[in-house]
Amino acid sequence: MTEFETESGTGFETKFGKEFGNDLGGNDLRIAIVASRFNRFIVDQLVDGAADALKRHGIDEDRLLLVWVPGAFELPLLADQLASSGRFDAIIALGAVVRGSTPHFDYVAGECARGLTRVALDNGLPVTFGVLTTDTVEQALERAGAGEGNKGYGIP
Ligand code: INI
Repeated sequence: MTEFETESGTGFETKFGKEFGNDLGGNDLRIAIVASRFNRFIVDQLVDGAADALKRHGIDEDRLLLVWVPGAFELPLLADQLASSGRFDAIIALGAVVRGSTPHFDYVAGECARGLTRVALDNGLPVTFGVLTTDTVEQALERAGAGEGNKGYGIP
């Protein structure tokens, strides 16, 4: 497999021709995690999952930044500031929105997802959606446990 470099990263000549996106090595990437304090006992576990994934992919700790915001609704604003700073190659957004008995959930979860999508497209930067949107705390905890089922870890 022949490796080649482009402005957007390393590619490989494979049986498919030019192939991109299959190189998970990340040692020189600069990553910002933006996490929300609401439901912090869950989000702390997502942060641990993300840290684990970054470590396994060889990302240098000196190139990581972790920033906290009050709730998931505030994630897009901070993500946008970090993305537009030009200091990062990707943003990981982490939060936990748990459905209550009012429509508040739909506004918080919906605007968070919409806002983070916009940040990614406007800045041309990957912004991961590590925000749990569940009916119950139990469902959220199931998705924030140890190992690869942890949504902060991302896709194994
Ligand atoms: N924020 C969350 O991150 N998760 C929730 O479950 C949640 N609920 O249920 O209300 C929540 N609300 C706070 C919201 O994100 C804002 O911080 C708040 O509305 C102030 O702007």
